[in-house]
Amino acid sequence: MDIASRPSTPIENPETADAAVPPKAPAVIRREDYRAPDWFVPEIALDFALDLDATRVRATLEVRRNAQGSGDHTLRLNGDGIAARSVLVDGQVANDWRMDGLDLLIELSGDAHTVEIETLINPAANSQLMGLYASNGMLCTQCEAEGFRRIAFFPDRPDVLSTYKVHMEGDKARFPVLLSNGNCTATGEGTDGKHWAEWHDPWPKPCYLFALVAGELVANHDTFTTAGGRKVDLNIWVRPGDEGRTQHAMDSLIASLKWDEETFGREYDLDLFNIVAVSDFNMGAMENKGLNVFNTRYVLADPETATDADYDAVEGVIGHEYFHNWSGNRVTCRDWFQLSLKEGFTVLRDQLFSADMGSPAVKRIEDVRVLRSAQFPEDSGPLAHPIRPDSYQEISNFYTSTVYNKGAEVIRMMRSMAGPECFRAGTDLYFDRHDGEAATCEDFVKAIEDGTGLDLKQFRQWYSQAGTPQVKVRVDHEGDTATLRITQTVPVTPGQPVKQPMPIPLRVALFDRDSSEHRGEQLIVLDKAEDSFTFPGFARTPVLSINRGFTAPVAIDSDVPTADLVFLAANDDDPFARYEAMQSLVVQHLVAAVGGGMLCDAERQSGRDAIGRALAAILDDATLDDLMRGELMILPSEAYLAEQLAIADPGAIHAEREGLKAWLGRELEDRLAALHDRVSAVSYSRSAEARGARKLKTQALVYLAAGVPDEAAKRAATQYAAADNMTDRQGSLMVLCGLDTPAREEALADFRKRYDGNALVIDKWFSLQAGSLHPRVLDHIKALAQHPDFTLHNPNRVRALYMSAAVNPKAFHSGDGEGYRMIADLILALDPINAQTAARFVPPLGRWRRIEPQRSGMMRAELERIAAAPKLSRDTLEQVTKSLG
Ligand code: B3K
Ligand code: ZN
Repeated sequence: MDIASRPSTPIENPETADAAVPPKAPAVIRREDYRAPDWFVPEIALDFALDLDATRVRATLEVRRNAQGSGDHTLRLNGDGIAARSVLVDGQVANDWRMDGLDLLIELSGDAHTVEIETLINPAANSQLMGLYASNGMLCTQCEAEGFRRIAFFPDRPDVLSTYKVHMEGDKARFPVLLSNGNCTATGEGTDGKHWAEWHDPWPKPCYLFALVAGELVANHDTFTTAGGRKVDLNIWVRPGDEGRTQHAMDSLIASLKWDEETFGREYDLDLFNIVAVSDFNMGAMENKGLNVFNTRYVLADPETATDADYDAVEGVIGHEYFHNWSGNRVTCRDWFQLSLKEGFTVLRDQLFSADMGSPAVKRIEDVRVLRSAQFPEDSGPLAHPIRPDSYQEISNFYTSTVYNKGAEVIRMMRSMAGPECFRAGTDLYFDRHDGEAATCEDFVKAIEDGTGLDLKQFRQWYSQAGTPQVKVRVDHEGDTATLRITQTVPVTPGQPVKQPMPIPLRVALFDRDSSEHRGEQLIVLDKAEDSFTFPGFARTPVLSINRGFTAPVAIDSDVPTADLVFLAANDDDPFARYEAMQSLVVQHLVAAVGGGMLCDAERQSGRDAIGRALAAILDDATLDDLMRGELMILPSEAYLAEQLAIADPGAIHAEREGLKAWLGRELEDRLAALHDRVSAVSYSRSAEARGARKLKTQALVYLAAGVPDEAAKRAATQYAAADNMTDRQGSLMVLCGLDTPAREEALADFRKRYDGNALVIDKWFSLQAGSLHPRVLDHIKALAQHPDFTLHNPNRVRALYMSAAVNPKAFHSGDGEGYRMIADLILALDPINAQTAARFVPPLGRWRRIEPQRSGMMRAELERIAAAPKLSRDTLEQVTKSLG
C-alpha cells in the first residue's frame, strides 16, 4: 500500500494485537505539558513538482533556535506516512538524522541552519483527505490540524509561524490553474507542456494554514475596496460549468468583508482573496490564509438546486472562514487545546453576521436549536469536555459542537455582560495586543477583561468545566414583592467529579398578569450555587420570562404552570422567549407522557389541548412574520426531548411526539390547509416574505402528513410538481418520503432523473430517504448503500446517507438494533479509508448509558464490536474507548 494512503497512524488494538508485538496505546497529549518550541522556522520555501500520483516536494526550512526553549539541539520535524528522499543541512548531505517513529530528528550544532528535505507523495491514493490529495482530477490540500506533516517534515504545531514561498510546476493541460497562499509573484512556461507559478505569503503563519490547489478551475471574479483603500481581487474558483452557481457566495464574501470592517474594525490584509470549491472534503471549509478551500456544498447555490437553508449555510460559512482571517490567522492558537480561541470566537462572529444579514430573532433560535440538539447531548455524555480541553489523543476528535458552539456561547455571555460597544473595546484590545502571535484562551479573556473592565476571574470556569449547568428557578410572591429563587448545579462529567458554581448571566422580565406587560428587562448574574433576587411592585405573582435571548447556555427547570407558558407563547415580546415558551409547553407535555408513562387519557388530552390552542394562536397571529411563525411551529427534536430524561426510551419518545403531531394535524387541519393555500400563492423571490412563505409551506405539510396523510400526499405531490425552486421541491419530497404512497416513488424517480450528475442534489436524494419517517426506512437505507452512486470515498455522500440515518431516531433506534449495527458496520468499513469521518459516527452510539436497557445493551455491544477490530485509527479508537469507558 502506498504510504500516502495509510490511515493516519493506525493503532494496534491492545486486546487483539499479536502478542509478540507490544500493543501501542495512543499517547495522551496534555495541555499542562505545553512547552515552547526549541526551534522556530521563520521562513520556508516549498517546491512542488505536481503529479496526481507522484508529487515531489522539496521543503527548505530556515531554522532558528529559540533562546527560550529547552536548549535541546535536536530539531524534531513531524511526519506522517512520508519518507525523506534526501536531507541536507546548510547545503551538505546530512548524516546526523534519524527517524523517531513518524518524526525525523536532526542534531544541529548551531543556532541557525538551513534544512532541506525532499519527499515523494501520492495524492491520488490519499483517501484520508488530509495533506495533499486528489479530488475530481485536481490537487488540493487540507492541513488543519495535523495534515501538513503528510506533505513535508516540519514542526507541525500552531506556535511555529513562518513566511511561505511556494514554487509549483505541473502539466498545464491537467493543472491550468496553480494557487497557493498570499500573492502570485511569478508564472512561466516549463518544458514538456508544463508551466509553473510562484506564490509568496508575507504574513507569518502556522503550517496548518498552508494551502495549494492545482486543477482545471474557472473563477467568478469581483473586487472589493477596503476602508483603508486597498483594492482586493476576489475569486471564487469552481469546476467549469459550476460558475453560474457562485454569485450568492460572492455576494456573501463581499458582505463579510464589509461587515467585519464595520462591526469589528477588521480589514482584509492582502491584495487577493481566493476561494476554491472541492467536492471531496472532510468538513465544511478551511480558512487557509488568502486561499480558503471549501466543500462545494458551502459555495454552490442557485434557486433550482439550493434550498433557503442552503443559501443561509453558504452565507454563514463564507463569513465564518473569512472572519478567521483575523480570529485565527492574524491571531492564531498557541496549541490545539486553545482551539476555541479561534473557533468559538469565529462562530460567534458568523452568528452575529448572519443575524445582521437576515432576521436576528430567527437566527438566534436556529443557533440555540443546534446547541441543544448537538452540544447538550455531547455535554452530558461520555465525550463531554470543556471548551478548552485538558487532554486528547487525536485532535481531530475535538472539532466539536462544544468547542465551536458552546465556545461561541461563552464569548457571547461576556458580550452580554459588557454590552456590545464595551465588548468591542475588548476585542480591539485583543487583536492589537496579540496580532501576529499564537495566543491562548487566557490571553483572550484577559484582553476582554482589560478592555471592558469586567471582572472575569470566576467566569474563567466556563473554559475549564464541562457539563451544561442545570438552573432551577422558582418565583415566590409575598405582599407586593416577587422573589426569584435560583439554584445552579454543574453536572459531573468524565474526569470532573467536583464542580464550582459559574457566573450565569440571565436576562429576565416579569409580566404583570393584569396588563400582560412587563416593566423592562434586567440582566441578573447568578454566580453562587443559589441566590435570590427581589422585584417589588407586583400585586399578584408575575409571569416569569427568563434566559431571554438565551443569554446563557444552561438548562432551565422552572416548573412554570402550563397557563403561564401559553401566556408567554402568545405575549412575550422577546422572540426567543416566545419560542422557548412554546418549546417548554411541548417538552413538559411529552416528558410527562413518556417519562413516567403516567398520563391518563384526560391528562394527555388536556396537554394536547393547551398545545393546540397555543399553536392555533401562532397560526392566527397577524403580527408575526412568516419566518418567525415557522420557527414557532417547529416541535422540539427527539434528541432534545431525550436530553430531558435520565434514561430515555427513544421508541416511546418517537411514538408520543408523532402522536402529538398527528393530533395537531387533525385538530388544526383547516387552519393548516388554509395556511398552505395562502403561502403556496406567494411567488419565488429571496425576500424575507417569500422565504417565510416557503418555510410555512413545508411546515404545514409536516403536520398534515402526520394527521391527514392522504390529504398531505395530494398537497405534497402538487407542491412538488409546481415547484420552481429547491426549497419547495425538497420540502414536498421530504414529506412524500415519509408516506407510503405511490406519489413517493414517482417524485423520487423524477428528482433522481432531473438532477442526474449534480452531486450536491443527489446527496439530498440520499439524505431525504435516509432521514425519512417511512416505516421501511432501514430497508431503503440498505438498498441505497448498494446504489451505484454511493461511495465511501466521498464524505458528502457518506454523510448524506449515514449521518441522516444516525440522526433519524426512526432508523437509528429501530427496536431490533438494526440501526446500531448498520452504523457500526459503516464505522468499520470507513475507518481505514477516512478515519476522521468514520470517528464522527461514534458519538450517536456513545449515548447508550442514557437509553432504555434493551437498546442500551445493543448499542454497547456494537461499540464493543468496533473496539475489538484488529486495527483502528487513533480517531476511532479514542472515541470508542471513551464511549465505552
Ligand atoms: N478550521 C477548519 C476546521 C478544520 C477541521 C480539521 N479537522 C474550519 C473552520 O472551523 O473554519
Ligand atoms: Zn472555524
